[in-house]
This record gives sequence, C-alpha cells and structure tokens, in this order.
Amino acid sequence: MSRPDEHFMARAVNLARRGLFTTDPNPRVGCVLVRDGGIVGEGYHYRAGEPHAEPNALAVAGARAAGATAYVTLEPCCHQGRTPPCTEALIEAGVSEVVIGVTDPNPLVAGKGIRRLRDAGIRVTTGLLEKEIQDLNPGFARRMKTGRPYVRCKLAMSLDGRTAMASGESRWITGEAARLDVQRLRARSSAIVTGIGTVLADDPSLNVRAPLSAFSGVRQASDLRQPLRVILDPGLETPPRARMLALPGETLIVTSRGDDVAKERLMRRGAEVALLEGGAAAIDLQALLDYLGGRDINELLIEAGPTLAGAALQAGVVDELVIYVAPHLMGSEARGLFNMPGLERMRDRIDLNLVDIRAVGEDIRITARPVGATTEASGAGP
Ligand code: AOF
Ligand code: ZN
Repeated sequence: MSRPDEHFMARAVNLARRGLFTTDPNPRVGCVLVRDGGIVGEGYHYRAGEPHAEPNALAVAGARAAGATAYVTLEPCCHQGRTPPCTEALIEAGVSEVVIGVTDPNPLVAGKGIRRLRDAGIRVTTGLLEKEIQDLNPGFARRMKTGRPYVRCKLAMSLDGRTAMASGESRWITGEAARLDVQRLRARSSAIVTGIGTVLADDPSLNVRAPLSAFSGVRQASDLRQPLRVILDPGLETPPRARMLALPGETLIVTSRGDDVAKERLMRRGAEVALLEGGAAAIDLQALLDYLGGRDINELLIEAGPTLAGAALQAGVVDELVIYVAPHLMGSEARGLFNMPGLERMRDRIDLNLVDIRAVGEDIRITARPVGATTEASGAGP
C-alpha cells in the first residue's frame, strides 16, 4: 500500500474513533471519499440504528462521489440490518475503488461485501492499518467469531502491588486522571462485571459519570450509554438497597440460587436476575461469557476484588489486563491483586505480554495480555 492510501485510512480510523462510546453493539467504522487526491466526503458510524459510515460520507460528497475512492475501515455491509446495505449505496454513487481496512467478521457480511462490490466492477483492496482498526473493535470481532465478549480486567495497585489495606480500605489508590481514564474504559464497554464481595464491601456504582468533555466524539450527554452492570452473586446476597440498583442503566444479577423470595425482592428494585449454571461458591465464567455474548455484549470490563479477578485469570477468560500503578507503597499487611492459590513453582507463573505502558496523570497504566490469549486486538489506545 502506498503512503497516500495509509494517510486516508488513518483519517478514516480517526473518524471511526469518534464512535468509540456510542456505536455499541455495532462496530466503530469510519469512511473517507477521495477524488483527484482530495477528500470530497467523510463520515463515521455514530449509533446503532443510525446510518453507517459510508452513507454518511456519501451524503457529504454528493455528486463528487462518482469516480472516487472510498477508504473504509471495515468491509462495507451487503445485508439489510437496521439500515440498508452500504455496498449498494457505494455502487449507486458510482465509486470506482474501495480500499478496506479489515474484513467484517459478521458472518452476514464476511467477504460477501467485497464480492458484491467486485461483481459491480469496483476495484477492491483489503488489509490496511489492521492493528489500529482491530484495537477499535476487539469485542465486536470476538463476539462475531466466537459468540463471546472480549474481556478486560481493570485493577489499581500501589507500586508494591497492593490493592487494599488489610482493613479492606481501598479508596483512592490512583489519582484523578486515572479515575477519568477508567470512566472511558467503562464507557466503551458493553458491560461491567463485579463480584458480590465487592458489592457487600464497597457498594460501588459502576456507572459512567464523568463530564461529557471526557468522552471525545460524544455529541450530547444523553448519547452516552450506561454499560450493563453485572453482579456475580451465587448466593443471591445483593442487598436490595445496593447503590447501583437505584442508578440509571440496568443491573443484572447472575446467580446459581433459585430463591424466589430474594429474587422477587431484587426485581422489585429494578434488577434483572438470571440463573446460571455453577456451584454455590462461584458462577461458571465460561457459561457467563456465552450468556453475555448472547446478549450482544462486545467488550466486558471486570472491576472486582482479588477473588473474582484471580478466578477469571486462572480460568483463562481474561484477554487484557489494564493495571493502574500508583506511586506509593502500601506495605506488607495490605492485600494483593489476585487470589490465585496453587502457584508454587516458577513454571506455574502466568506469563504476560506487555502491550502498552504510559503515564496517566501521576500514575502509570500498564496494559498486558496473558500469553496465549488470542489476539483480536492488542491493547488499549490513548
Ligand atoms: C458498514 N459500515 O459503518 C458499520 C457496519 O443493523 P445495522 O444496519 O446497523 O448493521 C449492523 C452490522 O453492519 C454490524 O453487525 C456490522 O456487520 C456492520 N457494521 N458496516 O458497512 C458501518 N457500522
Ligand atoms: Zn453498512
């Protein structure tokens, strides 16, 4: 691929990024139309149910789209979904060439969009800035390919690897900039998972609440989604007065206990209760991922204590760790990040690949992936 191609695709990627906090469960997609070396139209997908990137770009270009080259981060769709097929819009507009970043993993499209364009006499090339584009849509790609979400686990620790004092006190380990960064992690996620232990100990909100200016691309506050809040609660112990039940957005309590009285009480508080396989002590995490994938959850964020975080890591369901490291020491009485019993020898270690390290305010953010995790993406962006 030549340099101008990369330049225009990079522009399309930047446009796609504007939908980071709003397109869910759809992918983030951008499109740039170029004729005679100049941009004649550009657009991106903002929200599911609204037009895709291509029709938005075509609307700007108007008649100038004829003979243009379209740079699209994702293979144009060729099916009727909530909106009409983009392939037909490109063909009708007389676009002569389409440069595609990555193919659409959606089985309704996957390769068929390309074929439809070629059959109409349009020159099509694929594979440009793939890593950047995959980083925008790790959850969509994972769910389309496997039916499961992409799982991030967010943690905050002191420089000596501690996450709470022995008393359980843990507010606040990181500074304000890191907490704002976590707001962005939440806002891009379809769901946030925590354990009953955290609910009982901290009564967390797990909502998106930062000012609109923190979420670049979001046009108005009401466009910002509240991710589904999920409590793993095998024994159905969530207090009906738990803070998150009173907040805007939905809370789903996943349990393995069929106690109708407790369930009724929680449902009256607006919670949804789902019964899932698993023992009395813990919810089966593999079954949980299948279940949440079935509910169109793309990116899943685990924000939990050492028990659930450790169990998720040991079960091999974590694709990405996002660890905020704060510049202080909490000492040897304080608690560690993961409860992971049974690791005795060096060969039992869980190996990680560091994907990204950067300063966030006075803290450091480390993004890492367990070795062996399959890669739809390779880390959090800026
Ligand atoms: C594109 N351009 O900008 C996006 C695409 O229900 P719909 O009509 O919104 O269709 C959703 C599907 O379309 C989604 O699953 C994915 O395969 C594709 N998304 N395709 O050509 C876009 N967002
Ligand atoms: Zn489309």
